[in-house]
Amino acid sequence: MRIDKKQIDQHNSDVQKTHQKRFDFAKSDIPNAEAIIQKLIDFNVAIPSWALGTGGTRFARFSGAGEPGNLEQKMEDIGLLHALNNSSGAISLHIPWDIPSDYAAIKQLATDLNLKFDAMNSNTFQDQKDQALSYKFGSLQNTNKAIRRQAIEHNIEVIKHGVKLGSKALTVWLSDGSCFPGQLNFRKAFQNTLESLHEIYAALPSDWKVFVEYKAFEPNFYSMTVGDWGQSLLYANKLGPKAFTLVDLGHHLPNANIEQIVALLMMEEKLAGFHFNDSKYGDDDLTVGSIKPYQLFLIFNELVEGMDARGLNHATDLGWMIDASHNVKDPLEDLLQSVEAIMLSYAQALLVDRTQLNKAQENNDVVAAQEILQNTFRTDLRALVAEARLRAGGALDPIAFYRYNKIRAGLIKERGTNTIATGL
Ligand code: RM4
Ligand code: MN
Ligand code: MN
Repeated sequence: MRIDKKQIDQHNSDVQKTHQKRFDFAKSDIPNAEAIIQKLIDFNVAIPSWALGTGGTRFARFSGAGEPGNLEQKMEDIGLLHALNNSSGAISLHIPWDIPSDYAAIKQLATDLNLKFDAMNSNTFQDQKDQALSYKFGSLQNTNKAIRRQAIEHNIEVIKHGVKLGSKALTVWLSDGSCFPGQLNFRKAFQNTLESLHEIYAALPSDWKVFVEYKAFEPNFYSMTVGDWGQSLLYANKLGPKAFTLVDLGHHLPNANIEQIVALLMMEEKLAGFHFNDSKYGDDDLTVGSIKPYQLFLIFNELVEGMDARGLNHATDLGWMIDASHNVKDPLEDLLQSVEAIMLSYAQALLVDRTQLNKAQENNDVVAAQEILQNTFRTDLRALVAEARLRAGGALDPIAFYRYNKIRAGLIKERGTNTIATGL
């Protein structure tokens, strides 16, 4: 299913008057409104292929209807999102869930939908049908060399798929670890993992990067072999200049100061980028900004500060992706909400008065510093984000458009009610 540009224009003209009023009001108070709008137009967040179907828990999965049944349909779903918000112009593939059967056709489809191929993801946290050896006790860390070999080969395969599609990065997330004290020799597990990662690193093309994603717990509950940013950074530093640490917002212990982690990783030039989501308790994979919007803003505040300090291109130098999975919502509506939350926090971070903030910090004026951040966070920039979408050809109100034009009903008509997307 493709969205007709005329429908978007119709929607925009229907809500234009209200929008204009809000936009004029917001703009009157914002000195750098035009610069912010341009940055928003340039900014894109990749969508993971596994977020397009309804997610499950370990108890149940209540599949939605009209889910994409293959890679082409997943790309079409992202094409819909991108047509509506102009900020979802990339897909991140998970192998083996998304192995293309016809690379040329998939690349053509990506061009038609104006999508790029973001980082490729390997999967050694599940056993696949016909797989020779099991990952029950880990993959790259495994005490059994043959199992490590199999996992290394899989990652190299993933790189090869990515090369054919024009991707430039491999994300390695390992579920490796242990569930009980004594199960694992921590040092040996680390060293096996490092040795395995070295082999994967050696297979990277010269213009590729590898992102080492960490996670505090789950599915292992006593130790994780890449359990936090310190461990990930150890691997990244030992591996070399093409290796970076990837931050997934849901992969921290409660109350972790993620914005500080981000600032220091940028200082070390080792931040790969993000998997955005939100959480109340753990790796909940909830809609971005749905639980802790202030934290999201504080993270973007550090990102903008750190990227500008290093002269990075906000849109292209770090990897931006959503990593969420939802049990009770229409995944496309949920993704529209997540992208909106990201754009809003980014816009607000661009609005922070850095000169005044620096001054307050230098003078130890705690109250002034806090005021600057909180006033910015409480500034309503939704109309600016909408204006950026409008100028880029998207819809002023993507969710209203999606509902009014009954997009899900159209997808169900095309695909049926019983399709189930591959993924978790
Ligand atoms: C993990 C992690 C990875 C993702 C899988 C599906 O918790 O966040 O990034 O590939 O889930
Ligand atoms: Mn992730
Ligand atoms: Mn996760």
